[in-house]
Amino acid sequence: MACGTALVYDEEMMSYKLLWDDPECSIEVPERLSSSYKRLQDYDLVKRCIQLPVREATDEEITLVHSHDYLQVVKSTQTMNEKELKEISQKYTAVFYHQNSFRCAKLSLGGTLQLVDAILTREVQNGMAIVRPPGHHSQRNQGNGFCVFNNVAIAAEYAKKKYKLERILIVDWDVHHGQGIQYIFEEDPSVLYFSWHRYEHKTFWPYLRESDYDVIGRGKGTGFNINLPWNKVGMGNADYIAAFFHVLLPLAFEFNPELVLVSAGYDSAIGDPEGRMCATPECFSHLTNMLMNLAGGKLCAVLEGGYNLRSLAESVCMTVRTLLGDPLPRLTGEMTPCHSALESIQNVRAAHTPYWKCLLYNEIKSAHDPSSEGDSQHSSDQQQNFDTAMFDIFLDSHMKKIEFAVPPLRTCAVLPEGCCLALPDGVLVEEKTATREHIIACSSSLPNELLEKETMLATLGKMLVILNKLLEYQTMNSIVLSPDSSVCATFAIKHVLASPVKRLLCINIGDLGILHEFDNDGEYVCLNICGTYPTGMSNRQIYLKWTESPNEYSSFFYIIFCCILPLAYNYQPDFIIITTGSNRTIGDKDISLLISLLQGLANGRILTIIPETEPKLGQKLVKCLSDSPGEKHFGPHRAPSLENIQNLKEKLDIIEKEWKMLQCSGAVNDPQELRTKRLKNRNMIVMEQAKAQGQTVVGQRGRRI
Ligand code: X5A
Ligand code: ZN
Repeated sequence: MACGTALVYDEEMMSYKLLWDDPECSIEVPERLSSSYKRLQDYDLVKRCIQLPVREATDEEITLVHSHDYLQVVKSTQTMNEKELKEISQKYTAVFYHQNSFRCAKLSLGGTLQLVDAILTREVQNGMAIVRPPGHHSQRNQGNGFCVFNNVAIAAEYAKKKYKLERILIVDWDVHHGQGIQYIFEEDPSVLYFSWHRYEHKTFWPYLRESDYDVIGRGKGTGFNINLPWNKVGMGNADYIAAFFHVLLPLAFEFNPELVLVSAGYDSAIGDPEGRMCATPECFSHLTNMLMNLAGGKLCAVLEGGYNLRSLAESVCMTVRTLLGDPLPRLTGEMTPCHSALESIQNVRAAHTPYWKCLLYNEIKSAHDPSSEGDSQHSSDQQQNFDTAMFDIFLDSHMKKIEFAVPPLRTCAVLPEGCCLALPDGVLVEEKTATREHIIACSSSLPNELLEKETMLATLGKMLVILNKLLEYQTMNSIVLSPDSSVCATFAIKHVLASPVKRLLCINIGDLGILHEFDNDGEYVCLNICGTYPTGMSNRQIYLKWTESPNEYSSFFYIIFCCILPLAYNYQPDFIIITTGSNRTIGDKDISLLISLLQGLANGRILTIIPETEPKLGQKLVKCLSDSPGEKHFGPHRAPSLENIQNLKEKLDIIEKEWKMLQCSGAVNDPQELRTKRLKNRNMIVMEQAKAQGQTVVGQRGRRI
């Protein structure tokens, strides 16, 4: 079975550089590779990966996408002098050639193909190629935007040809539009290409009309090209995550790829001089984690851009760490997407509505005049004074705040007497139990007669031990097979609310009966997913009605991305309790997918409580929780029913007023309020914090000189 994360790196790809003065190209430096690799070593991530050697790509591989003429041109650069190199470079846009460019471009592509081979032959589960030159701008007949050969596009063609793949997803999170990839697959329905990019109404490089949201592919490929243009700079974590929930992920799950290729550019991260966006490094952990639930976890990340060396290195590390299966750091910042982002999201959803079943009932709100509204000050604020040193200082203090500790144990389980689940490695069956007195002291609100059953006491005793392990970060997550889900859930919720945990998210699936009262001494949000719901709902007790027909493919991914995850990400819980009861209307796979995605939150701290009568479900969930390789096969999916969507819509209309991540249209409730919030959060927190610290540092330097 495939397991492990591959890393492709070779310092030989540092052996070319810009030889003349060209401000546009000067940011693409060899140190981009070494500083990323160095940081991976600092974090001890290199030795946890399986190192793959690079190789030279062959002519045949290069011409899977490029013309023989262009190949000859690149070949000929090997023997050119500086003047000739400069001349040939000037025939193209924003690209430079060096005598070693051909060799490095062959290694960059060959390294990428090595990774694809390792993943598709199940040698490894996933991996990242730290390579240069990048690829996504290069085209059949030309280099472009620092790119020589289109690594990712060729990787897709290679996988189609060699492994007979029929569906490949390319996610291009680089801040530039990978127009090269778009051109290559425009008419190809077997490759779904998603790119978000700084666009600013066509005033940002490469200034192409075809980068806009309404360019969706041609012929058979119509609907398989997804462009999400950002019309403002300063997009941050909430905007990126919202784009994944409301655009990419629903379409990607419906597409059900066999392989995910990531054009992993980090010029979309904070501090990048090209992108001028605000996403912090841990955002890339979350993006990666979500994509790992597609294609059975077969994910191949290939470096593209990224020009702030510090930000680039930290973000690369976040990606690799996540591929390795470590718990995810918390996302920082206010979870409120900005108006301009929502507008872009709405536009691309509308453009794709005819081509995707999961958008079938997408409400098209009146289109906005793109130039009229929102966030305008924001953009101008950020244009001036771009100061890389300031971001280094911000990143220094930011990275120190991130929790990287991995609990000694991944998964603990409480199993009923005599139950034998085949447990994967890294799962500990709890044998210790708390004393009767201790249990009773912790369950003051439970009716006494419930505690009389021996089996109940045994379960609660062990669960109490596990709860404390979770609270002390001794274990990351856990599962309890219990004789009574409702009693166990009440006990657990009460215990967590009495602890220092600030925000608890409870998700109840199916009928749990009445959860016993608990005092309102802590904050929690409770999401109930069932076939029926009581009337009345508060912002803290949310009932969602969702029914899947058994024996059919599921459409549960729909409600996960349009509702459950946005809500959960909005809330930013410190602890998650998931309980399943009787009469649940969704299947084992649905719950597995949900749990798999929720592990991105609360540092992975999840307690799962299921009925002891469901060992098969227990088996599946324990594999998910323990991150057993090869368990993430969730597709294919089907379109949601009109009835489910209508029920959901009713709820969403009410709760999206409080939970801003639920919004997927620019028709926001209060743009003014959002604007103010956004300015406060992005500019003040990031900029002022960095500035304040920056001034101190500048002062110190001054004194020293
Ligand atoms: C790979 C990449 C950017 C080129 C920018 C030219 N290229 N202005 O990020
Ligand atoms: Zn880029």
